[in-house]
Order: sequence, then C-alpha cells, then structure tokens
Amino acid sequence: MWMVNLGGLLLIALIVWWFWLYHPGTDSLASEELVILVENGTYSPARIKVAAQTPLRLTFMRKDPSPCAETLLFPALQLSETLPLNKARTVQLPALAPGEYAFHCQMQMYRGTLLVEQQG
Ligand SMILES: [Cu+2]
Repeated sequence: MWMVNLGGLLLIALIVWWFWLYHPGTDSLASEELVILVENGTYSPARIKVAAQTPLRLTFMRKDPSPCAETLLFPALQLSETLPLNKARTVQLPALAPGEYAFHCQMQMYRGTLLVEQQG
C-alpha cells in the first residue's frame, strides 16, 4: 500500500518540478534564423529575448504529433496559432512593451517565455 503512496508522492513532486520549478535553457535572441522546435514536451529555445517596440516574427517547427502541441497560445496577446506537423510556421507578433510574455500549448505542457527588452 505505501508503495502506491510513494509513487503518488513522486508523481506530485515531478509535477511541481515540471510546472513551477523547471526553467529550461538559457535565453536565446530572436532573429530571422531562429527556429523554435516543438518536441519532447519543450519549446527549444523556451526563453527568447526580443526587442521592445518592434513587430517580430517567430518561426515554430512542430515535431510532436500529439494534437495538444498543435495549438500555440500567447494569452497576454490574445493570440492563438495552429502549428502544422513537420512544417515551419511563422507567427507574426505586434510591437510589445517590455516585460515577460508567456506562450504555451493547449494544456500548458509546452511552455515558453518571450523576454521583451528595451534596446539601448
Ligand atoms: Cu500540450
């Protein structure tokens, strides 16, 4: 019986770690060449630096066939995109004020952050 409880505790610990404590990778600078890979439960890169007050384009490449990964949401921007499988999809973003903007898939397993910074 306590094996089951232990398993449950481990699962909870894993979920807490995944959703609240895990911040993958270092920041990447957005550029025309940058392609964000959607694979194995992560966007890579997941933290992307962009310049404030500049409209930008982000290119996503989805390798994960699960239907949840298909949807890309920028809740603060009220923006939602559908990512085709194994095909690059470029998303247009408006000029943004400095700050952090989260993006994620439908169920928030995939999560990323745009770090919008004032230049100069
Ligand atoms: Cu998902």
